[in-house]
Amino acid sequence: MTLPGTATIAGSVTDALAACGVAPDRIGGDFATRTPITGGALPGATGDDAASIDDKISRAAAAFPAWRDTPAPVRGNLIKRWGELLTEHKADLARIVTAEAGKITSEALGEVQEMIDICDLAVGQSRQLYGKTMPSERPGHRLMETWHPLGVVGIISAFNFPAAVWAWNTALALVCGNTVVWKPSELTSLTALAADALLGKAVAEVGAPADLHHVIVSDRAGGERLVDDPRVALVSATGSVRMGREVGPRVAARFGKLLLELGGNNAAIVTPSADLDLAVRGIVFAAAGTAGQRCTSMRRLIVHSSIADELVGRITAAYGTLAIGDPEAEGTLVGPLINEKAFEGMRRALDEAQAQGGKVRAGGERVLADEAPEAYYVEPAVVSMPGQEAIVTEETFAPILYVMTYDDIEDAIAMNNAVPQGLSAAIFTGDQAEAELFVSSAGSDTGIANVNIGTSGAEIGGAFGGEKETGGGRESGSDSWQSYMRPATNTVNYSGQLPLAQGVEFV
Ligand code: UN1
Repeated sequence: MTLPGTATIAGSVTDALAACGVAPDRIGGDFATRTPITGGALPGATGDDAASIDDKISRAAAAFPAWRDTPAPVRGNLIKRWGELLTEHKADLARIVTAEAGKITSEALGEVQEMIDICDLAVGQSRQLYGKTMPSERPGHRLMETWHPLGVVGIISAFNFPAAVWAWNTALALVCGNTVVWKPSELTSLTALAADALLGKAVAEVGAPADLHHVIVSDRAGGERLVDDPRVALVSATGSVRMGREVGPRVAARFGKLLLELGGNNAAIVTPSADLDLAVRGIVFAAAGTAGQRCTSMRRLIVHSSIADELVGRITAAYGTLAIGDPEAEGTLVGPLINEKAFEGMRRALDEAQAQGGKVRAGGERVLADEAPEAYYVEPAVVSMPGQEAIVTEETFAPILYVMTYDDIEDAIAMNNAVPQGLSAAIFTGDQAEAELFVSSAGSDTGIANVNIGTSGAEIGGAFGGEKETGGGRESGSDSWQSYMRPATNTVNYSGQLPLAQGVEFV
């Protein structure tokens, strides 16, 4: 497969940035950006320094009272317009996502669709910021709960979903009446500028306060400022467990609120009654799709010993047909790894797996290295393991699927749960009792537990996140909006008397 030249990619990125309305002064700076498609340089971005970061947080804090006091359904109008602009510029934004994150076009378009979907959800949510009322134990009293905005929400996001994860957080944070400061991955600054510019257009068109959103182009120092700034009421951070370990205690030390969505080490159990055609498709998308660079990517397969050979044979055959290369080319299913570090991580994991008794059954080799020595394309790997060895319990952000066998469903569930991470899991089975057990409290300990679909590709309607080292936060649908607000309990006394609760007598 021939790869496009860096100049061609940079040209189409420049056009797409202009179409999204990125201000010319934000491009051409010395904050380096590159494309994993060739490893070559894209137009630089204009970086932020300590003073400009401080200024952005100050402005977002100053914009908060006016936005807080704007009725929630009116705040929803902003998100409605933003969703329309995302629909209009879907292809432009997807092109930048592909150029900067290396996602195949279909997945890049899917990422923008996910942004549009959360906008739809958030618009509806703007009329449903429900609080409960409870019966008071005292006559002539009303007990109720009201939900209020927090202030500035700081968002830290990763390269692999360079725009959608920000949108999940931002759409809800804004309808909930907060203002937002975003620190995207330094690997995807251009996507961030384009995504933020579209929000900026919507803000200007509906007449919302201009300072209610800001994006910081910076390395980790920018993220640290956001984390440590007491004006940032909530830090929502998506990324590695290592990052979460640093962010968590720092935010907790100043009693800020936290929403963490960290690593996954997602498994699928395949039982003897599973529809194997369906299972293979679900497994290959989840394990090889996005070149294994989703936090929901499938990294472990726990298969019943009676069907292990057949299933692994079918998966390796399917892997042999995966087109690897230019993510924008028709038919490509696996684009590049993000950078050399990711490739080294994959190589190290494969070495360790073999040292721990693993056998590579498919893939694992680098391809297209002659054509693009600074880009890192790999064949997704399938590795049989004797058991759940140390390397299998780590999240390696690359397409490696470790295969283990089981004989007893209880053991399979125990293996599913025997890793430090707890994001997503799946069972492929035709047996209803097994499926129910898997999704029960005695089943998978993950935040997402699926039946007869893979571990990745969640819809935005459900809450997204997981337990243990995944950090415990929930973003996106269901009641996740509550993370962006503070509840207040109100007791209203209209009795003209002052009875005390719990029967206490006083004056
Ligand atoms: C991530 O990888 O950080 O469920 C987010 C999925 C996507 C989101 C992934 N909807 O795979």
